[in-house]
Amino acid sequence: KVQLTIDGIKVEAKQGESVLSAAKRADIHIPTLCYLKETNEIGACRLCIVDIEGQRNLQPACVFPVSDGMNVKTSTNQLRKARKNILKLLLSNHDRECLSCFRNKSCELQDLAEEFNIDKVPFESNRESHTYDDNSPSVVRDTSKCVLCGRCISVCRDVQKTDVLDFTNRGIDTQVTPAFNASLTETNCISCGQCIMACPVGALKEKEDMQKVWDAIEDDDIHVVVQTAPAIRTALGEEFGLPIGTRVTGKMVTALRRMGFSKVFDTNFAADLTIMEEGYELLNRLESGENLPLITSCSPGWINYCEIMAPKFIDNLSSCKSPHQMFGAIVKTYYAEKNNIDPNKIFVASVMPCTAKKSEAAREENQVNGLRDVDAVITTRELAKMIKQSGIDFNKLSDGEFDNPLGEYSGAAAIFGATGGVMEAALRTVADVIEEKDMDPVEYKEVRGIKGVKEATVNLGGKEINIAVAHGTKMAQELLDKIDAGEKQYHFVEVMGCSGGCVTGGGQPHVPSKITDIDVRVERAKVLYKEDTIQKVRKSHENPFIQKLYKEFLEAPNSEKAHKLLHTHFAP
Ligand code: HC1
Ligand code: SF4
Repeated sequence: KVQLTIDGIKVEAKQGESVLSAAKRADIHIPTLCYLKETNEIGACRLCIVDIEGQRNLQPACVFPVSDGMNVKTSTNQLRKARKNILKLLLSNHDRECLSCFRNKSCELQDLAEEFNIDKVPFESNRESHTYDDNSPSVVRDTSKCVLCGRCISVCRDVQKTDVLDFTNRGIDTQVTPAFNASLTETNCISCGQCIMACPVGALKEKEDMQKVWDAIEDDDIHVVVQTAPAIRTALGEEFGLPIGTRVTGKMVTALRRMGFSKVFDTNFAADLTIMEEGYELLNRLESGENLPLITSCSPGWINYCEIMAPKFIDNLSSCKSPHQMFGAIVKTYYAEKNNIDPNKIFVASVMPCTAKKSEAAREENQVNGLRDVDAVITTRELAKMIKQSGIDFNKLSDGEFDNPLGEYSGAAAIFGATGGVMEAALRTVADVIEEKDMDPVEYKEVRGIKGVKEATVNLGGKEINIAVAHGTKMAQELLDKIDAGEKQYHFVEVMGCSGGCVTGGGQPHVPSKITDIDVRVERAKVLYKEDTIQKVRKSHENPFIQKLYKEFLEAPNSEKAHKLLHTHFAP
């Protein structure tokens, strides 16, 4: 333990801890911009400079370690002036169209400018060229807004291991770009959108698809069906000022209905369907011993990674489409038939916490009878904007209920959005099938939580089944390396492309980097685990509407018809 004084307050800290971290614990706020906890701790922007007694120069608090007896000042005239100058320089090289910027009011640079009372920017930009790249179906890059903090570079390299972005050129010409300033479509970009989440300003965003959805709603000839991913309900409220970890399922449904969608359905229904298809696929592979471990295929960021960076494992992937794609295929066949609607006149909109879902929906394989399963994907942030554009006072809405039957789901489906959720949901069903009885308890706590790789062995029908869960593609790669080297043998593996799973996907509300005292992945996941416990049915195969769908239409899990509609293939 180390004792130090920060702004006259006695603070106890751990050996090796940074001054910034020690100050935070004492509720002393030091401004930061390039700092992203445990990801980008490089002291580059120098906004967090502090005055440490005995040090000749001002030191960046995010990288300077505490020591016993240290005396730190974080707010003096000299520091305020220095920070103000740094901000003015940053602003002078930044496109200042704040009013029309999509990050207006969620921009960390704007917040700092306000905090430091910057009313004029005295310098003009001397940066000459900028890049606007909107070729990717998922991510748009605009370097005119980039502040060179490096947060996106660190996430892409160190958390996702995709290494697409870097600093290029020198001095005043420095930019953050892919090598040779290529378009993202010419790189290994997996469309995960984690760089968007890391960006403090408006230099990175999703490719917007709101207008497509508005146009469909406005067209009286079109039957517009919306589905919401499991992870939307745990985060949408943040866009309306509600605390992180607020469950807004009912308000979300009411808002969607008010916006004019013909039917408000739930991807959760299709998550149950996925468990049926993937669960039986696992049972088949366990029997044949082929292509083990079976690896989940619902996260398109992970699928992109596997195809580009780990093609060796393509045969291990489940052939299941992801739930929202399955949902689209069922709407345009079963639902269309049952309700006597021409599938050509149906528009399926998916609300997803994920930017890679946009590229997934555009894949040619994800079609049925020449029609796309899903016609447009909007992110949680885009949905929030559309709700605001509709003049809806979200926080005053009463709770609505999803439409039937494609809005009914089990607790197993509800947890899909958290890392480990798909694995747990699958085990609930597979255990019952193998054991031929209603197994209790239904919870598999070993696969919950935010540890990078989680492992367990479960005994099913007298057989030991080794399972593993990885989230974030870097952790997935580490797991694959161990499998490849023969160090580990698994039967079933869940991979989600983003750290934390879908709850922290690239399309979710931005969380200011200064919030470091809670783990957003944990808080948002809690909502889904709660949603699970309040469902009457907690296992996918017990969802009565899933049972009905098989009886009336799909015949049996992995039937020929199920394969045609609900399965796909992957290629390097
Ligand atoms: Fe996900 Fe999935 S859980 S991939 O994370 O399998 O995006 O939420 O919708 O499709 O159900 C995302 C979330 C989502 C699919 C499901
Ligand atoms: Fe890197 Fe993902 Fe951003 Fe692509 S979307 S640049 S892979 S962080």
